[in-house]
Amino acid sequence: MDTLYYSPGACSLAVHIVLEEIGRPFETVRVPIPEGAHRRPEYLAINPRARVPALRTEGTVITEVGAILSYLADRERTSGAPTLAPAPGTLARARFQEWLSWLSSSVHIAFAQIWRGERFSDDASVHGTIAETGRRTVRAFYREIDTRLETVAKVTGHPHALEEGSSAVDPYLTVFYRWGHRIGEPMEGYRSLERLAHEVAARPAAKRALARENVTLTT
Ligand SMILES: N[C@@H](CCC(=O)N[C@@H](CS)C(=O)NCC(=O)O)C(=O)O
Repeated sequence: MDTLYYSPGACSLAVHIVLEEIGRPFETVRVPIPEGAHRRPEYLAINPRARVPALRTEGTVITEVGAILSYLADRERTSGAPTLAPAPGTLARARFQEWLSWLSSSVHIAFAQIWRGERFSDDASVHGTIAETGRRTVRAFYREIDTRLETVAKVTGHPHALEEGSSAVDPYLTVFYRWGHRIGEPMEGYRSLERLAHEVAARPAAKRALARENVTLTT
């Protein structure tokens, strides 16, 4: 059985929602970052990088949101369960991968600038400037996300990131929508992203994941 290591409201929420969407039994281990649980020896034995998420599956551990989501999507495709990603080797799959890579390598990092200034400089006096730059970057990314979603919606009428329909990208985007509320960004200004996040959160799978993590879409 899969085991997900997560911290409430962290990027691990995307994997949590997808595991619920898949609907097979899985276990969860809470690793609350605010309590420093991700730095304890028992978790470092799971992920020496001291980050969540980690997924224990088939006797090994996979880390990185994008890798875990791709793995789960492909595994479920072969088992005939719901489609979480377009088939490998297609342009749609490249678009899927493009979203995952950009969200983890750029959007997530802009939030790290806001919340984890110490990763960028040892000099605490510049952390404010780093956070401000992060905020500006996050806003530009939200605008870009919203425009891209709007473009897809114009063609398809649906709120999902991929023209082909819902995929594992949607829960990942929902995490960033939630984080926008955490930094006090007026998220009602990003209507397409808001629509997507509300649609994801209204599904029973996301409701179960949010309830287990004891968080909501906005808090
Ligand atoms: N590149 C990794 C980043 C994972 C990551 O940074 N996770 C955060 C939570 S969202 C974390 O574990 N932070 C621990 C810390 O900041 O010390 C991924 O995409 O999975």
